Amino acid sequence: MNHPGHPRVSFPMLECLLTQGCALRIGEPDGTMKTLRLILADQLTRDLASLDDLATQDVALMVEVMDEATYVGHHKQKIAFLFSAMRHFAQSLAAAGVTVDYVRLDDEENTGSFTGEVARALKRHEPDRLVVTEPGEWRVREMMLGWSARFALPVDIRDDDRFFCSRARFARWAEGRKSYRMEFFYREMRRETGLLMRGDEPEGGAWNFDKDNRKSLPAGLRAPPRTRFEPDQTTRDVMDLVSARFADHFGDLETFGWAVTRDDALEAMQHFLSACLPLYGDYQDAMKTDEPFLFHSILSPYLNAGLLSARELCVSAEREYKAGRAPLNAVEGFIRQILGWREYVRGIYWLRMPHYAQTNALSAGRPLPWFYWSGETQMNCIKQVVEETRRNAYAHHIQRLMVTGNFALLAGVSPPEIEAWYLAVYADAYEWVELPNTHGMVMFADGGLLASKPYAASGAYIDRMSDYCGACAYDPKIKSGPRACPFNPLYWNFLIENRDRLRANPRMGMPYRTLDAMSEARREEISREAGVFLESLMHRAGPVQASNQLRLDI
Ligand code: FAD
Ligand code: DLZ
Ligand code: SF4
Repeated sequence: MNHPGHPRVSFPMLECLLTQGCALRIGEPDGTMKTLRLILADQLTRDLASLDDLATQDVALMVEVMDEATYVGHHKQKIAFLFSAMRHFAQSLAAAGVTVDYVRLDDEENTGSFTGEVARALKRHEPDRLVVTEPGEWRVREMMLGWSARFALPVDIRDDDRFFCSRARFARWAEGRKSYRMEFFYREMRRETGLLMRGDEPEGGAWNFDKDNRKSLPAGLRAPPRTRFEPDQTTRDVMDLVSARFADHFGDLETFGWAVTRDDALEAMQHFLSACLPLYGDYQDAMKTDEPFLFHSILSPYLNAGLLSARELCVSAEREYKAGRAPLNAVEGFIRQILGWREYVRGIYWLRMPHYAQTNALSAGRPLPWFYWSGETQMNCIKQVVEETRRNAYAHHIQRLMVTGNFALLAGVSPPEIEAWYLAVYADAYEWVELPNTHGMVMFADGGLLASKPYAASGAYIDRMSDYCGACAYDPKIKSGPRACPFNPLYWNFLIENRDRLRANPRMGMPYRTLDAMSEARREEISREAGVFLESLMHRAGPVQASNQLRLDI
């Protein structure tokens, strides 16, 4: 792979045109194959497999389509971010001399689907073949696999080589293993890439410094201010479009401040490296009211959409360590999220789909409580996280895992319902990364393929890692009664309800021993209180999101 940011193809000067769906014709050298190259919203880099052998007569096709904007009710900022980043990327390709056919959402003839727009583009350009980079979602790949027969045209679906670990490489790693633990995968990736390695040994003598990464925030420590990228005219146009067409979608739009170009994403990356990375590890698990970002990078939307590459981020973080500007616990922790977790969840996704999404190991089936959309709850932790999510299209990992995720796990929410929520509300959400995190890590719906035990916790964990409890109607130290933190009875009730499934898990031995030591009367009280609380959640339904139904357009 070439260094990110440098085109691995040279872009010949062509007549270039940023069309709005109208036909585009350029001179074709005789006897040369003409290729239509579809670039998706999360493939916004010139270092893309489908642009490898770009030739003068080729056309790059980019399409804003209603189906993709509504197959879940995406956060308004997510749609605005992607459409604006797509338009900027198209402009940069065109400026580099590539012929770009760009279809806008409000183009009159827009059919609203990838398949429909490819069909129209084939008529406009009459290419000899279609080239795509494999998409990040199984649903879209299935759609693409039908195109060759449907259009009677060769369709080349290329591996997405923006990842450290190819799908084939992951399958080799997984073969014959009884369990797929991220830690072992990560060590192989460290060895293969040489990141934070001294010969065959890990830098600092250990693979993982997580024991140093669970500090609570000292009073008075403020997180560095973040750069807000002022929307330019292109972004403002897209924001108007989103306001008009997606008014009923979740999320605030006026707070939009995402970078929408590679240059601005690079600026965000530099800011993170210098201002946040040094303390990233120490306070990685901390949560604080009105500090939605703390020392996190907020780079996932750029990474996932292609504006930044995983490799450049890891190499840049390692450089900070080598230069003595960031400590090892921070840099190792950060690199592990990308080289370890990000690559690992992608590997699991492609290894196990489509069956992965269908498992429900804990037989969870309750509807998603309305407050995931409204934030209207007395539980201050959930209220804070939902409100930040609405405002920013962002919550950091521990908020997703241990607040909204933990609650969904303990309350036994139906996996598809909570998965559709996570896929909708975050600017970085794509199924390849969202699904394993939600289905596996949060909901344990895969029965422990991804996590060795459920990430279930009572109110004490949230109290230790945040300041949320101080301003809550409930008390994390009270175990029963109306002022008891709901996470407390729900936690023990979760263990009671899932005893047959979890009791034998060696990592669950301690909580089950504590549960077994309780009196029968106490266990009954827990079940009763949890039941009353869970019942109260049923009395108000959340917004019916018709668009939350995943569907295939094959
Ligand atoms: P940082 O803390 O700065 O981490 C650096 C980078 O590491 C992130 O940008 C991200 O690319 C990567 N990373 C960190 N943790 C993970 C992880 N568990 N899996 C994959 N990559 C990781 N991440 C997404 O990118 N898209 C999603 O749709 C998504 N859904 C999630 C759903 C749930 C229920 C949970 C628990 C986690 C989810 N994550 C998802 C993972 C993680 O929460 C986000 O990547 C992270 O919060 C993004 O913020 P950041 O860039 O500030 O991360
Ligand atoms: C998420 C999304 C949205 C909102 N809109 C588009 C779009 O209009 N055009 C497009 O190419 N992709 C979009 N996406 C991303 C897709 O839904 C899908 O997640 C990725 O293309 C999978 O690689
Ligand atoms: Fe959340 Fe319970 Fe703390 Fe309230 S007391 S903020 S519900 S953990």
